[in-house]
Amino acid sequence: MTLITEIRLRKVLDSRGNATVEADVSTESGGFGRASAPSGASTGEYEAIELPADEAIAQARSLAIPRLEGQVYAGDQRSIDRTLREADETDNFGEIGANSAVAISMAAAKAGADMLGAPLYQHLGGAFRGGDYPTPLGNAIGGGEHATGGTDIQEFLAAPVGAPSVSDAVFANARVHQAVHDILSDRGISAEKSDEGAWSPSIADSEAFEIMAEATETVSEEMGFEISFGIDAAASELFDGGKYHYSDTSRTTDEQIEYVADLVTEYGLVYVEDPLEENDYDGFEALTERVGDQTLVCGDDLFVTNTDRLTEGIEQDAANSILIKPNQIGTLTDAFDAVELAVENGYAPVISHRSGETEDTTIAHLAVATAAPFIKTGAVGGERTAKLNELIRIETNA
Ligand code: 2PG
Ligand code: MG
Repeated sequence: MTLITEIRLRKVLDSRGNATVEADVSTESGGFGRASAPSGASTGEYEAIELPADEAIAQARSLAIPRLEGQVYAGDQRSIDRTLREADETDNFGEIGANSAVAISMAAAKAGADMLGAPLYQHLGGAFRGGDYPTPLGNAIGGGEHATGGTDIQEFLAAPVGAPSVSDAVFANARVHQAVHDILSDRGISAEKSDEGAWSPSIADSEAFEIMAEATETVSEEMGFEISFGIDAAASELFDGGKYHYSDTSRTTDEQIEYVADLVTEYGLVYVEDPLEENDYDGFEALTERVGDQTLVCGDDLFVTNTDRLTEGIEQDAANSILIKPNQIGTLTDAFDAVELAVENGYAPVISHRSGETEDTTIAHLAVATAAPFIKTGAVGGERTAKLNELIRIETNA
């Protein structure tokens, strides 16, 4: 085993032009890993804490790095991540920042892989993953916290479930993204792009559903395999403590459940993320009971990649899927534990990017290593294609 000898932190740009933390980890034997933290906009109330980049860097330098350099083995991810937790002493990385923690955790994993001369997904357990690759969910229309003036529902996601390969799926999502633009142009509707590169026209959600249905059908015929779609409602952002507020109406919890259940049936949605707000385990349970056999009901803000919150969900049959975002919990070990608990209990893990991203490709490897059925990482845009193209590379090199 080789010791970590040096950890360097710096401030770099993310895709929104904000500062984020990048970590370089070097090992005794010349291994090297670099990773950077993403950043959310529709963040869950129970997520680990992201500190301003300068503060996170200063805190990690004084509290965490002295415990890691020369003391922890680069191949021993659990002890690296345990050391980060011990250095922080809070449950939510409030001292060193989940942004510093996750950048160091992921960079250390890459250094561990480099030392072995193995691709990251293999170092992370890929030898036992079986032959399947994750299906990318491609954000084609969006709004919510990711775009001003867009749809109320945050993300409309193409899901090329019949694609014979990752590469076919990636290109299918990009085609759906183009087809959406063609339909919008035909209708004389202009659109800017959301933070994740989705089109964000000022249209009603009902029109976005129609457009997604048409675009996915057209591209499905063109490419010769099934392309469905799904949504991330990011419902916590619509909820004011009493009702869910849309541009044209408001819905009680019961009405929201009814509305989403009807959408699942009408459009054959294969994926529904955060259909209810982040504290409503009962609402999630009621919806899962109704449509859980037809679609994935996925908890993002509900579970925040946290095994305690997932345990509650499992006990209550609140969902059948969990979104996994390493920066939501702070380390790769925690993210892995959440995936393991999910899989043991029949929950589908969906590995995810954040709306603020960098060129970092760790989540592509994480999705392959854990044999996750889906990965959510956009459809177009450099920080999104970084992950999508990495998936294609992994598939074609494996
Ligand atoms: C989400 C994410 C990613 P954000 O809600 O799932 O799409 O958005 O990173 O803004 O939380
Ligand atoms: Mg979400």
